[in-house]
Amino acid sequence: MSYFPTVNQIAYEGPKSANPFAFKFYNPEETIHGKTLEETLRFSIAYWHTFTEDLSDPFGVGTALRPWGHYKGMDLAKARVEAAFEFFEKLNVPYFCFHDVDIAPEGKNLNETYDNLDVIVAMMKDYMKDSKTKLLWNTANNFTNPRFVSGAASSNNADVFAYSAAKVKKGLEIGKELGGENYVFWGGREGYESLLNTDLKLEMDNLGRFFRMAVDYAKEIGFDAQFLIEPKPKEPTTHQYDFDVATGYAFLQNYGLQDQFKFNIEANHATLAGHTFEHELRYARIHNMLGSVDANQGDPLLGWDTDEFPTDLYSTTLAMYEILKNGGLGRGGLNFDAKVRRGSFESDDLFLAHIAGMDSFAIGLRVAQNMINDGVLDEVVKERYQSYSAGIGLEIVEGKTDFRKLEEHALSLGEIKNRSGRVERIKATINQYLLNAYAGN
Ligand code: XUL
Ligand code: CO
Repeated sequence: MSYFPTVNQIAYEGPKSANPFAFKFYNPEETIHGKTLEETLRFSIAYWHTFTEDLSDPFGVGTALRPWGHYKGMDLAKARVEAAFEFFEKLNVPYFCFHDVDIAPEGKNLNETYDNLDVIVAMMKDYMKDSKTKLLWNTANNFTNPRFVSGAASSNNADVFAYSAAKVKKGLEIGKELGGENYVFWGGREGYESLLNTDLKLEMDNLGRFFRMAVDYAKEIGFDAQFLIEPKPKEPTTHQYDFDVATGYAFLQNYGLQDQFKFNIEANHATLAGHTFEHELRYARIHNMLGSVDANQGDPLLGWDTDEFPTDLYSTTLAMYEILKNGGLGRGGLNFDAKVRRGSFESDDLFLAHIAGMDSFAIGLRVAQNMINDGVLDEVVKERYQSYSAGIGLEIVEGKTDFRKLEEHALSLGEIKNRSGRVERIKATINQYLLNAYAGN
């Protein structure tokens, strides 16, 4: 039985193809810089947006028409697994990701929830035997159920802390069972609404304790996944503890966890924090903390997390630039934490949206690699910071100066000359790379 009988295997047809159900730029077998596109891009499907999401919003019920929509309970969960593996195969993606509640319904109590998860995990494991698609990461949804009203590990209620720990414990066991390459912590409701009723110090200390116990348990059971923190500045709480990479990094250092974690960076979370996607990637990269990416984009006209499929080539190019400069994503991947718009409610849209996102990152990869090959930005930056490669600048970076010496230098100067940053010229050059990347294809 097929859930998507009208959609065939999605193949690469090249930039001139008019077939909406074909890749125009993502050729998984093409090699760029010694690696296939499939190996570099490591695409992943987010189970929640593609198989669980109904496209409801605060003003209206779901609009999604899904071939598994008529099932309920565990039958629904099983139908989703069948549909998911058909979808993975037709799109030919190497990875997928899920939260516990995406794959199996919660039971009347934690034991029943575990039982439901066990059934679906066994089914997934069975499907994975014949599938190329592997688990990039899983995570615990410790934010939707009303018990998490005040957070999970940062809840004021110790019973909720314990319940959250049990769910993460189970998640680590599931990750191990399915061979997950990473395990993600997105804060969910780890943050606060009002300082008036909040013990900020205790909440943060508890979050630190929680992460420590998770690391210890993974080690105990021999689950050697890369642990990832996914920063987000706001939504659902006003003040999220993992605001951005810089805040998350300081948090990890504060609790001595910086060697046990990296970051899962989401484009729309970056922009909510008032940063660009590439800023967050760069900040993580220079601290050797870039682990994985939730690939999506926000709407610059809206102030919330719209989780759109990434189609902005400027953004995918600058993101791929950082990823390539990082030497790739290691065990991480590009997970489409993205949902089709509420108006794109047909199942075909799930394919079309992923094709758009995958093609956009394939273009970004090619353009970024061309720019790196030609040293475009490296040259610009090198020239701009030239003053640190000799004389007083070199002494500064080599730690050979002090304030007396610097004052002596300053007093000897005539009028200081600065150089133009030439940012418009750089952007024009990037446009050339974008437009020339497929010339002749
Ligand atoms: C929420 C978000 C989550 C995480 C996993 O904004 O991005 O889906 O990726 O919990
Ligand atoms: Co995300």
